[in-house]
Amino acid sequence: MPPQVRLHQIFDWDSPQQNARLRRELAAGLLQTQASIAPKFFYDKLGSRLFEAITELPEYYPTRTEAAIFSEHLPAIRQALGQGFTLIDLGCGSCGKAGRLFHAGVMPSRYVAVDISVDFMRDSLQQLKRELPGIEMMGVGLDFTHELALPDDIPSQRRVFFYPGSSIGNFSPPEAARFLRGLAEQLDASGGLLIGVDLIKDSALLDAAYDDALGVTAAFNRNLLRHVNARLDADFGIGDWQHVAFYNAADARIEMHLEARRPLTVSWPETAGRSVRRFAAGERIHTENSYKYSPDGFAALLASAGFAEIEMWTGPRGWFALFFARRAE
Ligand code: AVJ
Repeated sequence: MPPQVRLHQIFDWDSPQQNARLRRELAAGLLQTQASIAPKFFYDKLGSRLFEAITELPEYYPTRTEAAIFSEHLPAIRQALGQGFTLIDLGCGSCGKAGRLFHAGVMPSRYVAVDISVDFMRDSLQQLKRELPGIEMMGVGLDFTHELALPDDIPSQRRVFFYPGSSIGNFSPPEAARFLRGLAEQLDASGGLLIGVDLIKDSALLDAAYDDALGVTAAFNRNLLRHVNARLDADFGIGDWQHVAFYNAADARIEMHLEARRPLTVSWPETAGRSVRRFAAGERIHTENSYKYSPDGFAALLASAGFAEIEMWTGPRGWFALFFARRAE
């Protein structure tokens, strides 16, 4: 018998309404003068797997640096979180980070796994429940970058939002402040936010982390077009597009783009006829920003978003930071 894990599918890639909304969003992004596709479209099932592979690359330091900070500062983290809390894991993916925390003894009484890719999450969550039957577990399929509407049966007391991996970097700083404020508003005084943030560092390290020798990040970026072809019935030729990633120091962010190798035309069906977008050779589609922060800069962002009692842990090289903060009174 499969273990008891409740699944709420608030967001469903394939519900007709959401599919229509996503198609509109994709079409609008592609028709802008500077074409763009939102990073959430990376995470179809293959994209989620490719991201898991990225986290194992030698050049991609964030995941293992964050894991090292967790193991080194476990007692302090355990103390900050206390006991009897509900861990709400935003973008849980394979639930691996939460699982490692639980096995290391930082254990909530309830675990709420939230991800846009619910199919990818389901099996991992059931496996985790098998390993740790004492924790109440729930899966929520939700596009929390759109709105953080959690199911009513999640108690509002003692919530701890868990947002590791520097996923916050996908938001621009003003968007991040708005998003974090939304989290603060869903916390009570005994809860908090545990968040991982990638730090500003030498640009050669950053460039390599997003343009690895094996080409996994390139595959992850280009897989976006497969997903868009499926979702929008578009006709992107995957081989026509090249992965471009670089650190933009002026804006403190990694930018990822897909660059047309030659003049290209992409089209997709509309209510009447087809929409067409032409690209010149070398023209780019902007697919991701990954903002980097200084420790003080991120603490200030947290404070501006309504957080206080901010604690921070970093590794020996200062490459990555883990913050815990409570809602300001
Ligand atoms: C999942 C947004 C944290 O920005 O490092 C990794 C995504 N993109 N390699 C990041 C990503 C290319 C990742 N985040």
